[in-house]
Amino acid sequence: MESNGTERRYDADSIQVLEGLEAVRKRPSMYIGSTCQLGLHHLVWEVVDNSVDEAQAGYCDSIDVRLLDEDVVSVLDNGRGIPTEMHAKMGRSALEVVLTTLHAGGKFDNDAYKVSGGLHGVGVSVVNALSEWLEVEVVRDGTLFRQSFRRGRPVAPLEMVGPAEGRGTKVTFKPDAEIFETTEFSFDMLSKRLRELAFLNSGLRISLADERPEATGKAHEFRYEGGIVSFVKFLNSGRHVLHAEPIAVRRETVLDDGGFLLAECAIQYNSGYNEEVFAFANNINTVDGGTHLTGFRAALTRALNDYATAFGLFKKSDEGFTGNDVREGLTAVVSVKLSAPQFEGQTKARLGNRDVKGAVESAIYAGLAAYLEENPPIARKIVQKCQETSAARLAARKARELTRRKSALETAALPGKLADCTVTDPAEAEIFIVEGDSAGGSAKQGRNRYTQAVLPLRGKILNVEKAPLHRILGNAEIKTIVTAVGTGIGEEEFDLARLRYGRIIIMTDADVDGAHIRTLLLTFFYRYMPLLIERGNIYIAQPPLYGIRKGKDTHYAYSEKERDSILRSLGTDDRSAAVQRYKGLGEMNPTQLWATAMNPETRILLKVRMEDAVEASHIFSILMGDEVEPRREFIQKHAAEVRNLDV
Ligand code: 0RA
Repeated sequence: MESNGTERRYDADSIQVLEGLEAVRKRPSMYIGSTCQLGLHHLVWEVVDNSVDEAQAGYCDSIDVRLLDEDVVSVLDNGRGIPTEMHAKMGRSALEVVLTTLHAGGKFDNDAYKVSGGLHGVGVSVVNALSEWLEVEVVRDGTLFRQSFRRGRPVAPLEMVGPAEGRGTKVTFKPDAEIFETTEFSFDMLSKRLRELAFLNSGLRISLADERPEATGKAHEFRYEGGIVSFVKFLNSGRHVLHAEPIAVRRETVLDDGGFLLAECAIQYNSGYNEEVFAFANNINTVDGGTHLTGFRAALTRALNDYATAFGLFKKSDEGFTGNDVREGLTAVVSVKLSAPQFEGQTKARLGNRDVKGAVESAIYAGLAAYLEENPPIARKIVQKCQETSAARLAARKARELTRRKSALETAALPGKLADCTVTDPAEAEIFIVEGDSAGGSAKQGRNRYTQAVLPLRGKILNVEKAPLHRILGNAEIKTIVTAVGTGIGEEEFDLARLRYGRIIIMTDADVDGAHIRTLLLTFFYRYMPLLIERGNIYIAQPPLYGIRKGKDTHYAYSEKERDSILRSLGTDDRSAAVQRYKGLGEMNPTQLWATAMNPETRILLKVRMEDAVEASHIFSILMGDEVEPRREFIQKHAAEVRNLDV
């Protein structure tokens, strides 16, 4: 800074000093955000930030924060020490100027990254103004200096105490109870942020000790050589990670205005579905994101897409990953350092510099692309994870498209195989989804045409053994169901008001295939029309297992036990002659089907509960597995249970 400018500023400042600090005391929230607990802790951040600045400039590697009796805090560092020399013209020490002048936070030198912003960096003078008392001790050039202040005003000029070893600055202060609603510091709040700072400044040692008389002597010491890589590991601890070591990128680049930018990120995927990304600009946690975060996301998406494309990992039908596809299970820390950050928004927690996005994007992209290329196993694991997410997204879109097609075609496009009922009031109308054309035929003939619709399904076509659920959505039979039911599917398109039938009744054979198809249908309703299950619109028909003829009458049994008791009551045990076991619905004629499974007066319907659907969905995933044997075993073991769902 040229000397003329400096002198002019100091002259002006000397007049405004007290006015300035008075302004801070009058409207503290303007400077520290609030006077509640958050604002109180801001005082500590303000002092600590100055020490961290020293560390970033390479002059400090240790910071000790102590919580003392009567709400007093001290922050000690081993940096260069606040300059103590006398300013001849003003008759005050540089230290006194720093402590009593607004916005003279001590940023005299032109270090590339050494500018804070936002709520931080308003200067240690603000802390001074808002403290009942504050004391600074500096060791510089083998000498200990000390000066005390009361509510921002010097008690006496800077005092030269005597010779001392080492160097550094110690700021001790007691927040002013006239200003703050509470003056009690939270060990946990301080610990969380100090740990964060230690992560963000690798190698920097930061300790926090609770020495308040009522405290239990808690003490933490943070020092992470791994920097933000350690941070990401810390965030993922206890989670199942896809790759043991986080991906780390650290690049320096130049902004449009010629300023330097340091862009860093650490990335580690876990097997979960959530995204946890922390973004920092000059060590400030930008909880509202900003251009650095946007640049990072663009870089990650592009790097993974380019890698998957270059190595032929996309199948033809795939369309590439969206931003959301690459963010599931992502834990990352993004940190940028730049000389003139612009913090925007209500809470000043968003980085606004426009040129940062492009600079971060190209820097991080280059680093990620190189990493992926050099680490194929990890790259493939991540790409596979993204592909799974992408498949789920495509399924949801397909679901929406289906409904759109339906609404465009309107009711005229009701499927040809559907034998609809006459009544249009869903309170009265019901639909039977029937396995097989022959049973479908019987049901069509046997039904009450006024209230009952019948939709036959060709079981084989569903081919549920191999197709994943989102493929099944493309299946003609499923489309037919969607159209007939009328509501549309998926979170966005589902509209209960368009439900065409109040009861949707699944009627399948009492065998393994039938159980299989029922499982699929339940899974389908559960995933795409869950509200219908919640509201109790879905039912399972219970056709009888046995018909027992005695003269002109036929008695029906729905279980073996019932069959035996009917036989006993009929006074016959001659099973072979009178008892018929129905292997499929197709074996019943229209009259029998009506009498046993469809007539509302006599039939047994099982209402599907949410638990049943959840279980079906679980079974479905087992059915979907690649191993054939467990699947066969499972089906055989559970066929009977599935049949007796909800009994
Ligand atoms: C102004 C200039 C220099 C250092 C500092 C301020 C400084 C301030 C604080 C606050 C807490 N700890 C601190 N450590 C240093 C540079 C001094 C030089 O050039 O020697």
